[in-house]
Amino acid sequence: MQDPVVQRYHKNPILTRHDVPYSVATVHNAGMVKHDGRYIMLFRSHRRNGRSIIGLAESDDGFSFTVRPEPFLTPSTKGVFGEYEEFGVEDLRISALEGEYLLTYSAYSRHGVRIACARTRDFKQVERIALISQPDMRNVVIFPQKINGRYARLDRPHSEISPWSIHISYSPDLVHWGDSKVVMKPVTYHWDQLKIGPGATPFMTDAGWLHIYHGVFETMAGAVYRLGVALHDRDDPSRIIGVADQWILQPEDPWETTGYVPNVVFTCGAVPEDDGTVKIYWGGADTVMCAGSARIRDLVEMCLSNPRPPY
Ligand code: M1P
Repeated sequence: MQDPVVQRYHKNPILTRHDVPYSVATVHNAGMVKHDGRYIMLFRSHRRNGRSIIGLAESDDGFSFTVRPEPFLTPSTKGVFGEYEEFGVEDLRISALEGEYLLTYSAYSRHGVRIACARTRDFKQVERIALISQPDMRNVVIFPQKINGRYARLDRPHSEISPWSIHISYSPDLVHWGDSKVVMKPVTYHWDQLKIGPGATPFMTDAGWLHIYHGVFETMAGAVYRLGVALHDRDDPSRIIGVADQWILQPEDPWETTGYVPNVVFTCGAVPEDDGTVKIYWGGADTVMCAGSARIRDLVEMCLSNPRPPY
């Protein structure tokens, strides 16, 4: 196994607010996908009023990105989306499924935070589909394949009794979701004991779905956000095969330990490659975008060889 398991790109951070041709304060937490052979990054930016929008950057090699002149998604001003996106749109994930790209993102408003779902085919036109959760929910990722004929997603409801655990839900039509079931919870006195949340869109491996998630530990100096991995059954992803006991990435570089929110690495996207590696993208300190690479077999091995209980 490589040590460290995630090899940071030597020119991190790969994208900062200085690369954006409109006024923003941050660049972070980006959904990622390969479209027509190019890497598409849909990143979150705080505007200087503290509310977030989504920008688009493109790259041929997955590391060197150019930002489009205009934002990709800004809060709607019309209808039901206008009401529930009033305070901003955040932390978008991308799933390639049946010839289109499904987008899930946090929609903030005076009513709380909900998840909105939209679709695009070309990363030019976006069609909003529905608000697919009640408040308060963040961090929803749709599996890039239907499971037994239904869409499936990992989500993260909050409960005082069972704080910030990962659940799975299903839908026949992307609008109505249910059949929910808990799949994974924080583990006491573990690096992810405070909360966990779905991270990058899961991708298929020989051993099942690999999901890179985030976990949080509260210290005397504040919360530390790290990344971990879980392996889900190929045919029934509500069944966890293994969760790696150790994190795969923690804040270490100066742009991860210092910034808008210190000590944060947070992922919304990863791109598996044909050579058996996966490019992992993360926001550093809610301020910049970073990238790294890991061997998929190492991540799978971590889930299988020394797993911690899912809950
Ligand atoms: O500041 C760290 C992260 O905090 C929240 O994530 P979560 O609710 O999963 O802990 C989000 O605001 C996220 O955008 C942010 O990076």
